[in-house]
Amino acid sequence: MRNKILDVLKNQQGEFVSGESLSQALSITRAAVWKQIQGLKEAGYEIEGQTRKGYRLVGTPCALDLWALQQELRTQALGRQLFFFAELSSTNDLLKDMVRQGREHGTVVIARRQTTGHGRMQRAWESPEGGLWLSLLLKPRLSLGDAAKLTLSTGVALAQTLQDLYGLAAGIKWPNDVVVQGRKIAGILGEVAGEWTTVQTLILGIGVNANFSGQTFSSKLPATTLQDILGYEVNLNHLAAQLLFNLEKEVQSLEQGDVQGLIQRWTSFAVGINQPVRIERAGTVYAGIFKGIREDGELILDLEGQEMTFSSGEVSLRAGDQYSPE
Ligand code: BT5
Repeated sequence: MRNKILDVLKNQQGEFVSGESLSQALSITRAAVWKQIQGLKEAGYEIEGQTRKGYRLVGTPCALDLWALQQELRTQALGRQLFFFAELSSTNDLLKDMVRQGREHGTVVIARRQTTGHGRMQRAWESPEGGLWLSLLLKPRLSLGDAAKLTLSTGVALAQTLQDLYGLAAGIKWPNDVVVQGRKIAGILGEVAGEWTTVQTLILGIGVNANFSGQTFSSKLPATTLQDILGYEVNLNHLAAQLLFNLEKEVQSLEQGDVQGLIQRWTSFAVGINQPVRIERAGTVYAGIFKGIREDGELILDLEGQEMTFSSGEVSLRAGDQYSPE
């Protein structure tokens, strides 16, 4: 009912719709229409009501909202199947369960907050209300090796989105933390779902710290939020839609075989290229110059003229005083 009212208001393109015609169109009483409108206002919809003219839609909410997000989507596949929750333990975990029910490429799960969101290696991911906590199911037409590059694509899409929408100089800290002013603002968790056979099924979990203050983090994390940086509340539906749009472009470009383009875009966002870094692997620290990444995403370190490569699973990276330790 709620969405039907919104559809009718939207179709009027900013013009008034009388309470009478709403009640007729939806076969409910005018009192019921009024109640629905109050509910929509509480959810953040700006609806102007005038005694004689009726109602008109002036604005959509900044908070996550299924209908508002669906209006913003400009993708072909990503987000066309959309599941929306007020609270979940973890969007990745739910989507993993859903894969068994045969969900299609592009399916998205979003929660307003997560109770046990997680990062890589089962690290906890704090997910209070106001953030964008989203998981995406991909069945890309890619080889196993290329599908693994999709976490790099996601980093690029995220950094690009923060630049497009808010003009932020977002960077990527290898392998795929997104940072602004040296602090982590978004994280990516790529997981393989089910059997890694002919059709690769991947789950990409994306967390963006948006409309809440970093002071709400339970511990002193080297993290930041859009609210702390911009000083205003962003429209989360717009953010999610732009992210999915940019990510779809990245997925398509990888499917067309443009690995070089991806590496170039990733490198253009990378923080610390040609700068000294220290890398720890199995207890040994390697100090060298960060030269970039190989096509498979491995980090290239120049150790006094000799190149060494490192994969993200086995090492941790520290750079001068640019990043505080995790
Ligand atoms: C990540 O892990 O950065 C991946 C985060 C992915 C979160 C999304 S939200 C939607 C989906 N559902 C999930 O359950 N997860 C995904 P990693 O690189 O392992 O970083 C984890 C570390 O970041 C923690 O150990 C903390 O130090 C720090 N951290 C925790 N919460 C944070 C936050 N909200 N912002 C910045 N840093 C955080």
